[in-house]
Amino acid sequence: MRQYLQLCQHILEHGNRKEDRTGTGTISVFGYQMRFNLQEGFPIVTTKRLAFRTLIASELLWFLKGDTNVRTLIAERNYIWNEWAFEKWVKSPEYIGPDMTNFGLRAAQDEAFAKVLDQQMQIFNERMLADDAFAEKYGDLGPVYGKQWRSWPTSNGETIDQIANVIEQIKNNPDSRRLIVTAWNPAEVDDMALPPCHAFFQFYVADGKLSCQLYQRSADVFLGVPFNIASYALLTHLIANECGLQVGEFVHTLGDAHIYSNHLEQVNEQLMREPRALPKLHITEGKSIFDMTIADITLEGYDPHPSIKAPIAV
Ligand code: DHF
Ligand code: TMP
Repeated sequence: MRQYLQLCQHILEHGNRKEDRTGTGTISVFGYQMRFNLQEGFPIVTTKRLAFRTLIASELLWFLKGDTNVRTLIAERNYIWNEWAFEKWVKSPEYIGPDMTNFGLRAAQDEAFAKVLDQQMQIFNERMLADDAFAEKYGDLGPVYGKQWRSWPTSNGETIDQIANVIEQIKNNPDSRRLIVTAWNPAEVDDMALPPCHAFFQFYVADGKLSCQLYQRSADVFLGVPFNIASYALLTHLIANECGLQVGEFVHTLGDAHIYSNHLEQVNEQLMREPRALPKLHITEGKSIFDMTIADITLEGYDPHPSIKAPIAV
């Protein structure tokens, strides 16, 4: 995972100072590519601890089910998408709690407010699990990844299952140059809680091995990118398993690759740590990708440095 640390170093050395939508401020470069040979081990960052199964694998399985409601994740104690559902709730006329304007930015700067936010988030989580109507209305992130992957809406009212189609094509037409899945649906971007960051990916089969390249339009290099690398590496393994192929490479292409100004200390801490040996991924062989659960996915030999906390820009 030296490549990940090189990306951090590259941004620190060559990045432009740039303001951003969240008001946090970033250092950013445009256009960057990393390649991970999946035969050499599972590419997960070892210079900090990531919750691979409970957060990363659970999110990917949620996408693959076509689910877009955070209730499912909350039920699995995965809170990574909470802020974007919570935002819809606190902006609604039904919300009558303490003022939550710009809650992400304020929580990062004001400890007392962070406590108030935590409390409201707790209430939100409890209600999300207990109240079906509330969960249906405020838990849904709109037509995000899961919807576009599994049921992209067409103009004649039908839907396209891009994942099933790409699997069928990999099996029957592996030399195809059209093995594409896109989450970027211009007609629906405005209805999404967050327009897709990992927006477009392509598969490639050669020599019995399946490779995947992702175009990520926007990359939060400290928080998002380590998740995105592990998630797409896992997806490549799952699809290869489904298609009876070995794994090849994961090629990760970034658009706006940025380090938020309040992640600099954390990035520098990571740069001082020595990367460790990569773990090995095990998945239940021969099981359909659509029946996979967390129990089918394990990482062997993941021995990272301790976790590093950072505020997320909302
Ligand atoms: N917004 C921003 N600004 N950056 C993101 O990376 C991002 N990612 C999203 C949605 N919106 C985003 C979806 N993926 C975390 C990681 C990935 C992710 C969302 C959140 C995150 O907070 N990771 C923490 C651990 C969180 C926990 O333990 O619950 C981390 O330290 O990696
Ligand atoms: P943006 O829509 O203004 O680009 O903000 C999205 C932020 O979320 C940006 O910092 C990139 C980050 N992000 C990731 O890095 N990876 C992800 O998987 C997601 C969903 C978001």
